[in-house]
Amino acid sequence: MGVLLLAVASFLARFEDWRSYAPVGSSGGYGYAESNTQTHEKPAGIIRWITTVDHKDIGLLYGTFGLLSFAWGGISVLLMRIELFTPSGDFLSANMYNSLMTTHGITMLFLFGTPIIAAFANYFMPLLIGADDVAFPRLNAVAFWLLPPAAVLIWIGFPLFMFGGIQPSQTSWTMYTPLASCGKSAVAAGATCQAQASPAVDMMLLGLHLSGIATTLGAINMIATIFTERGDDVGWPELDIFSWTILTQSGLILFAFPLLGSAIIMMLLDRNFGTTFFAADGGGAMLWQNLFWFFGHPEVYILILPPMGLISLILPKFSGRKLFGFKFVVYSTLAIGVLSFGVWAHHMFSTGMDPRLRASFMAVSMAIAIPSAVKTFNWITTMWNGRLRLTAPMLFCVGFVSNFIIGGVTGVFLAAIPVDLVLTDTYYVVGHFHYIVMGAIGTAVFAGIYYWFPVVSGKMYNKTLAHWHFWLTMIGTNVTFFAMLFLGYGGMPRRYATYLPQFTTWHQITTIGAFILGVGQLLFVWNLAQSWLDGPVAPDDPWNLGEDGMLSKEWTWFAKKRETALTDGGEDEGTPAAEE
Ligand code: HEM
Ligand SMILES: [Cu+2]
Repeated sequence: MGVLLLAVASFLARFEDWRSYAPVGSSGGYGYAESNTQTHEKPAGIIRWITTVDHKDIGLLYGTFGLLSFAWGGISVLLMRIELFTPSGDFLSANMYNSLMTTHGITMLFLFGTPIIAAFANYFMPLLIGADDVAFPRLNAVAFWLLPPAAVLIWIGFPLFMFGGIQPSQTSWTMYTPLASCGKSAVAAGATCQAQASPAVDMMLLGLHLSGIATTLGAINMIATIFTERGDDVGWPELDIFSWTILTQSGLILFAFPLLGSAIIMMLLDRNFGTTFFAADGGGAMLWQNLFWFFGHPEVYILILPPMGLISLILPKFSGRKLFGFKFVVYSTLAIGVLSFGVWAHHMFSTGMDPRLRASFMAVSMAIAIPSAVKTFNWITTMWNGRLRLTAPMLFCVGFVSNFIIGGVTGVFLAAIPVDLVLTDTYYVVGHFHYIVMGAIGTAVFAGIYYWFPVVSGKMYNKTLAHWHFWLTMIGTNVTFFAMLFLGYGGMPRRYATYLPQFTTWHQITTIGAFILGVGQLLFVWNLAQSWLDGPVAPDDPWNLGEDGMLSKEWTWFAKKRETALTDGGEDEGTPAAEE
């Protein structure tokens, strides 16, 4: 393995300048900045997409990948919700339920969450900071192209099951040992551990490892870009709020993901080569939990910080005023980044850890609510007495704030040890983190997509459909996940394919909510595809930001790009933007 890595490294080192956009041997470059004298024709069709090193194209690739993963994550959860419509399991087998649950969580966190944020970061961050491209365009392409093979490895359990009868991974996204570390070598040692010995688990672990490498490469690129590629007029004080959150997020990735990678390798060694890192007579199951959550909690902030940045960027534009307390929003971002590494054991309160340690984790967990609240108050104050315009992106911003409050408050409850000991491993936890991951992260992604849809496609989306999408998403989210809070209070454990009859009503409400949510997303996909192909051409400043003096760099870039496309002999106003 080491020899192979060395060989790969020396092969790569033979290529010269990783920072250039141009193919090896030529010296051209292209970009939008005035300084570029040379232009470069992009190849057409599929070749363009697999060879591109343009940050905007790569952003679109990440976006497409993220939305496809979102679809699979959504389908898998709707199947689970059908199963849970009745108390007895009569739709899916218990094993299939567990497999779908595992793929849902892993897909949503690693194949939707991180990539969809990378989509925004790639497309817009360079535009926002006035850079020609990211610092290492080719590395950027490499980082993206590691994801599809990662996804294949992560999902391969399902085709293997259909064609080879091999069980898909059923470890859940936390992959707790000894359940998950029960592999070939454990079986050889005489342990019985049905599905978890499946090679599909090893494939999934390898896929996760690969996706971690991709994420880490991407983060290095983002940090380098923000440090070295900012325009001359963009000092640290002028850096926009979204780029600040990307910078902080990338810093967290640099510490968190390599740790997950190492833990995964230990797990693979345990499963296949007879090591005992996580065996009862070795490091023990708690070692896995400590390693996993030292990655896992920062991961939730890796996922939420950039969406918070999107909201901090978009919400003021439709409130007719600047973000209130900009500096403090930046400081709170940094504070959350630092604190997030000190709270991991709040996921382990019920494991029998030392009570003195436990109390300190409770304190830090509650302290992290403070910077989160600072942000929330800043958003509310920005809207206060503002001239609100309830466009689709703004509706999603308001939805974000309200869902985030519920998600955050339920989190503070869980951070209290006595409360957590009652609610842990119940649906309450599921309700809590879904208010954040769907209610807040998902919602911010929609706000960003609608806000920048004109820049990317040159077209305007259908506003009526977008409003329907908003209401169905908002109602669906709240019905689904509030019902889960009640299920949790009632004592319904999480990760079960069947349940006692007394939970039927709340489960049925949850399932109905999930389907409302699903229908909303169909409208979204339809609207996006239809408007991109056929929608009305968007004006240069579709949000009238110029009026309030809030036209930021990406919009001036957008207008200029159209102008140059026209003087270059573009056919009409609409197409250049759609083609680019
Ligand atoms: C801001 C974004 C947040 C995200 C994305 C998030 C996500 C999550 C996730 C994924 C879990 C489930 C872990 C599991 O599988 O058991 C979880 C549990 C938990 N969260 Fe959050 N959370 C967020 C905010 C907060 C806040 C602000 C707090 C506290 C101040 C908090 C406290 C907790 C606690 C204590 C648990 C463990 C509950 C248990 O397992 O019994 N979270 N969160
Ligand atoms: Cu946590």
